[in-house]
Amino acid sequence: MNKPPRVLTIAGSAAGGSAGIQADLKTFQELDVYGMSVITALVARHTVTNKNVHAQTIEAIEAQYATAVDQVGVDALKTGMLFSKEVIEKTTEIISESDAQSVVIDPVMVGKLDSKLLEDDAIEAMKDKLIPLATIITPNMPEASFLLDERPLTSVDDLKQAAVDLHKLGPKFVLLKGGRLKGPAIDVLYDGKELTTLEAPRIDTIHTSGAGCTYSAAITAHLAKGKTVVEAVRLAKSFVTTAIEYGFTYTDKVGPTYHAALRTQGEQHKIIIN
Ligand code: PXL
Repeated sequence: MNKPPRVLTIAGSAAGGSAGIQADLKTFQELDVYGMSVITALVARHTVTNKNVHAQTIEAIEAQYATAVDQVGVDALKTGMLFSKEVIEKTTEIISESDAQSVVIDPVMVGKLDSKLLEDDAIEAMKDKLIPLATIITPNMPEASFLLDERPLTSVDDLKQAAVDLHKLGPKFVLLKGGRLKGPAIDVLYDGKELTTLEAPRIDTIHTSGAGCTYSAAITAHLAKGKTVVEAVRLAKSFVTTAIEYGFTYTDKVGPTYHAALRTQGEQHKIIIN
């Protein structure tokens, strides 16, 4: 039997199961890669302290990474919620010494329920140290705006210009997700030379919690399986669109996407590429 590619996520644990480490590992399993995790923080509402984020120590982060590398090895990795400057710096070190062929940086900053997932003084380290190591970065519109000194983004043309400018930070590819625009769900991909747009139908739902984590995890899995970046993004967008379409209405609040939807519902959304 062929061994599946080995894929690591360095991210926060989302106790509710929709986002972060939980979304990443579910996505890895669905796409048949071997998933491993380094947990940077626990995101969980604490009724006594009213604290949302329980950060892990640098020592705990190092120990988790050493375990993954020593026991298995890493072919591709992604980052999600890193929370602090110190964790970003440690993650930069980890990536620099790792054998991972593909590095997906999802510059997570705020969650849908407004938990603060990145401290204010961490943004410069993300821009100067982490992003230059990326095969691809996957910001949404608020994250892209934040990385570009609060530039307003309101149209596909704005996204194209922003993708070109974000590329100057040093990643090989920029995928700027236009989910917050009206109309079809259009993302812009830039490799330093060519701008590509990827379009999926907009699904009218509030159940999109963890969609960004799921999307970047699916890109990482497909890169680990040897797909090109454009093909990995196309397949991942189709995966996350179906996961959103079959998202769960467990409560009347923002709910999780359904990671197994593509396998169990068998619907492959066609992505229009231009
Ligand atoms: O969806 C962004 C996100 C990422 N990582 C963790 C989260 C969230 C959203 O809540 O909790 C750990």
